[in-house]
Amino acid sequence: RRAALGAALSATMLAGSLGPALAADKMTFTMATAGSETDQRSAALANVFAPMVADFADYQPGYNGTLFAQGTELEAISRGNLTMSIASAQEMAQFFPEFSIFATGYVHQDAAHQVRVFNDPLMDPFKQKAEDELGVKLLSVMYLGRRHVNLRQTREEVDVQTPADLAGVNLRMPGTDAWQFLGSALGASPTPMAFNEVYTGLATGAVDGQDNPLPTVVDKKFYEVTKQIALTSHLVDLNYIAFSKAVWDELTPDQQITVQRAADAAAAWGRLKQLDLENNLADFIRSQGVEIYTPDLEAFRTHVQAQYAGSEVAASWPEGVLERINALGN
Ligand code: KDO
Repeated sequence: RRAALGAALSATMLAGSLGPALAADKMTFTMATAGSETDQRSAALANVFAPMVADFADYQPGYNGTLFAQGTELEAISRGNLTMSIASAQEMAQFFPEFSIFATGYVHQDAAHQVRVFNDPLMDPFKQKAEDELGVKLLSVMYLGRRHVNLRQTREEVDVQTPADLAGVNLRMPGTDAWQFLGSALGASPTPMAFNEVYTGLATGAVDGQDNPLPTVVDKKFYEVTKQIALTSHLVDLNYIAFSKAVWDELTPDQQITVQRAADAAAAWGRLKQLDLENNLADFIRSQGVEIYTPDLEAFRTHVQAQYAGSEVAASWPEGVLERINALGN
């Protein structure tokens, strides 16, 4: 690639114009996400990441699962068909089960805790394995937010105070084992469904509810087809900016630094935006006729943690990592 750039440079120098040849030689960074264009993580990559890498790369995003279906992005990166994605720990856990520790209910405490965990040496073996065995570099951690239980039923029909109240509730969860386990741990009957089908699933009653942070409830207009949100905060959810290791290796050292900085800057920008939305959307959602209330959080935390303790999921966690994550908490 560098040889090609050199040849292009000397050709344009002869021609006396540098710009067009450099532009022609730009790389393309394709990005796939199930999220919408207005999702703050998408906006962060478009508004912050893309301009920072624009000297050498064209950023080409595909939203709403149109480029690759939700859950297939990491494999696409690994096979060389995609440059980057907004990846979940649950998706990483499909390749490396130990990543389920970052997808476990009531482990991360808040956005700052996520950042401390991601930057701590405890993450190094996780990152290394993803790079070596999947060809995926995890550049930075993005904040999605506190996931809550959002149901079609009115509170008169289902009052969610403890996990027992979710018995028989057909709760849509994203489609991987780690998500389904979390749905069961909450006391519900989880149903896998792709993100872009959730609105219709709720509208038709194919599912009773879904779980996502408040900004997602607004972004996808789930408030139009649901009646209540129990603020379970069962998962302080994160995503990784996942980047092709093969493309990374084609970059010059300076470009690598720029890509890393751009990813960190986008993650920081998106985190602030998402936190701001998360803290300010409850009134709007209420005004749309959705009741929002706090259940017995201690009952949820205790029940969920008990489901993981001694489970097959927890058996995949490397010795001592949960304690190290907890030690980085408040
Ligand atoms: C979802 O499918 O509910 C979820 O919130 C799961 C997340 O891991 C993340 O992939 C997200 O969807 C998409 O980015 C769309 O917001």
